[in-house]
Amino acid sequence: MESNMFCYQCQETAGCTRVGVCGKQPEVAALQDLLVYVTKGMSAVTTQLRAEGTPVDPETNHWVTLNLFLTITNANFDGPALRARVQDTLDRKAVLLAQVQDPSCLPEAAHWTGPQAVFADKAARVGVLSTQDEDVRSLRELITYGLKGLAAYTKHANALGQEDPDLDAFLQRALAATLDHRLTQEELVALALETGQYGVTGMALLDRANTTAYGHPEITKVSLGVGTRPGILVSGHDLRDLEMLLEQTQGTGVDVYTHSEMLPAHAYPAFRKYPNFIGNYGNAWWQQKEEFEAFQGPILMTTNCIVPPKDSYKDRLYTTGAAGWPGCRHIPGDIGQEKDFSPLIAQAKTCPPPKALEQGELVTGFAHHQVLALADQIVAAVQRGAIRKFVVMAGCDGRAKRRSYYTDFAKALPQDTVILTAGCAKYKYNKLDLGDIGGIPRVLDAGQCNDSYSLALIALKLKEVFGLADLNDLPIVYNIAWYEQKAVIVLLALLSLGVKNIHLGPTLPAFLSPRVAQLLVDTFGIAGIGTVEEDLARFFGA
Ligand code: SF4
Ligand code: SF3
Repeated sequence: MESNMFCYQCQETAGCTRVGVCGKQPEVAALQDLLVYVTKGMSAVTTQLRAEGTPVDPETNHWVTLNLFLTITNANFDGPALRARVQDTLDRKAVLLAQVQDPSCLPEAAHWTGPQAVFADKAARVGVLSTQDEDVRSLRELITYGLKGLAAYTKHANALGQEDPDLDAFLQRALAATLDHRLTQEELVALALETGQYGVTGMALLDRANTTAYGHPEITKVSLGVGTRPGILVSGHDLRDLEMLLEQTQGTGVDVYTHSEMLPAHAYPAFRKYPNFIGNYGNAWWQQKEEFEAFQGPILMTTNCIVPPKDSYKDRLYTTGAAGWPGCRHIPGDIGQEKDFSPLIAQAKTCPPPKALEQGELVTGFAHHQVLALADQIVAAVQRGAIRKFVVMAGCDGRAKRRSYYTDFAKALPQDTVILTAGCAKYKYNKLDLGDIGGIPRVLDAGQCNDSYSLALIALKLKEVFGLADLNDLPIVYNIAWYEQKAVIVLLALLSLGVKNIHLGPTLPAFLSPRVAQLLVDTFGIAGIGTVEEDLARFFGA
């Protein structure tokens, strides 16, 4: 069969070769491959500049992180925008390259440039399969995907004024290293773990950015119903975009609802003060076709995950930041700039209110500060045997039927277990009535996927309280669902913290070659999932 493209970066496929299961067309796949390549070349230049003592400005760092973010699964499908970005990256790289004192040591990607007419030809020669050795390819892609996740989190932190130049320097050094043919497999494995260490740093930076700007999340009940006024639905992960939208909708008669990964925003004190911040609408990203149609008003995608829109709501779908869909209106605005959401507000005023999908409410807001405030209660429940185990079920949701495993698993868990969650994976069980243990809910939602950092902090605190030498001696099991590259950086971060025996599903990443997968099994005890019954027996005994 003829191959038009090759991408295997997400959970949904073992390799898309004709068109992406996500809707990515071959032309867009090629431009993303080329964008990754030229961004690696630019990173080799900036890494050399730093080595020569020439500082790299924050704008260049932001440029690199946004480039990677543009290539994350379900973020940007806009071919013309991606082509322009490749061109602009080449132009910027040329300026930086001219400052390098010794360019002879730089890889081909750092020197390459060419007119747009040759982009497709070049892309075909620099994609994933251009690395011949499958183990080296696997390690390079593991690192690259982890860096994409790290770049996304860094971009959100930067949007709130938090910078970490060391983190940017690492990100660019690691990107450049994936071009280095001299690196051994051992060195690439070490780099993957170092990427995980910086994953912890990046998530900590974003946590600091979010809590400094908006306060610490608090236990919050979020309405699932709808009001009587027109609304705007906000999806994705960017809290700064949400803040600007909330500010601009005050006094307009337009309500704001969260969707998917925006749900945890309701727990931040700074957002709770807005009277038109109504509630959460719908579920995880993959159900958006039906939900966006029913919403009836404008929808703002601040990041991934976009599903190819139906014509019925395409003229109500807006993108901003790294998100893009051809033909949908894009709200511009760089880091530090005020975005103008007036087109959405004007359109919302012409729309009917959302159709109700469900009633009731959800509870969120169990990030580290809130959970540690309840630490005495939680520790006492563990000590008297009321809580036997915590089950970390963070990560992503997705449309694969096999993911019903996570609903069944949550339902079948023993009553003396508590689920710790973060990310859109939670939608598989956060509307079940799983009850509480002495007032502690059995599902503790720490927030977005990046708030998996909270789960790590909670584990470290419990280790300290129980006086344990090893994180793995805690009564915690890890049964994580993954889908896209943000989950890759979360996984690498957990590995770098020494967490062992993580179960990853619904399938192991296709980009792990058999030998690299075996290495992760042998070193970290990584495993897939089985049936609910098998896994309950494995985690809790027969
Ligand atoms: Fe296929 Fe996933 Fe790549 Fe989309 S992101 S093209 S579904 S592997
Ligand atoms: Fe979900 Fe896309 Fe990964 Fe932030 S919104 S977790 S899949």
